Amino acid sequence: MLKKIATAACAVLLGTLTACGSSGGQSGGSADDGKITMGFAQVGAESGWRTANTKSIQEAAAAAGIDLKFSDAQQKQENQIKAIRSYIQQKVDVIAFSPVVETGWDTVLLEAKRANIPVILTDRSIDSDDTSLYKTFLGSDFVEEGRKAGDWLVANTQGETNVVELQGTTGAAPAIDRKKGFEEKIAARPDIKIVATQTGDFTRSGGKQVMEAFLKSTPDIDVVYAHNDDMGLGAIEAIKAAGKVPGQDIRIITVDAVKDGMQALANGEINFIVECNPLLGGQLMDLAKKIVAGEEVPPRVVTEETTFTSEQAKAALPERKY
Ligand code: GZL
Repeated sequence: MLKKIATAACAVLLGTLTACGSSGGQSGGSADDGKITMGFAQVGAESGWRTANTKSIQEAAAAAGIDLKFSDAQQKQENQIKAIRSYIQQKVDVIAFSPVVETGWDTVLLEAKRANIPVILTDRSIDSDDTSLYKTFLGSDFVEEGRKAGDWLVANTQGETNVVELQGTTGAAPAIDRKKGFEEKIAARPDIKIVATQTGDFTRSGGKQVMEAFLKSTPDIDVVYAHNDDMGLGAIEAIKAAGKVPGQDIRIITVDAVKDGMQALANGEINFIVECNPLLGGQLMDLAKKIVAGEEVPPRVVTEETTFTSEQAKAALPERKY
């Protein structure tokens, strides 16, 4: 009798091991039901754009039947690196993240590569010579966004124009590239000058604090160029506190086109917004499924986006998703 029980127990144990081993063929931790597991390391929750981006990713994962492990790095690179390492240890099928800054990723991405876990860059890219460290980049062309902002100012200002610039997070791709594109366009007009520039870290409070300092230190400010709506909204608070009229005494150009920014644009407190689309979730999940299935994907997938004047914002607001 004991022999029969022992034999049965071995059979059960062998079956269990075999079942566990059956998903071993994949790089990651796919459950036996074949469900893909994605580890996503998000930048943080610093802006309305980020909130919309997170919502899009979480909703798209649920809709795609992808098991999402999600972390918020509170805008700290070391937290994103820790999250990526934890996903590697958990043997997820695919890792996706929005690098808070452009540099310092090669070591951890090499660890993911050695663990045979594909990586997708979303929203922000990295500055690395080794493009084998990630499968694709899904996001905006930030230089083009800066160009659109610069083009609008060149077409909508005459004579001496003093610009103060609220930069995004130091070292972040959108901050570097939005500055680059804007400066490329205003170079055609020597009478348009950036007279002060400083990071507001993409936050409303950061934009307000820096604008307060600019208003004290920099005479004759004509235009604010803010790398995102949230810093522009902070600048509006500072401009009003200084007894000036935002959108009139000091005109404001921002990037993102989140609802609060679009409302300020419709109200005439912001003058022009360049859209940066945060709704990347659906495309991300499609790319993840293709990559896990071993299919080829393009090395770069640039999102569609536009620009808004005040009148266009009034028309778009009722249907605005974020
Ligand atoms: C841009 C994104 C930026 C947004 C900011 O794709 O990385 O980060 O423009 C956000 O609002 O904080």
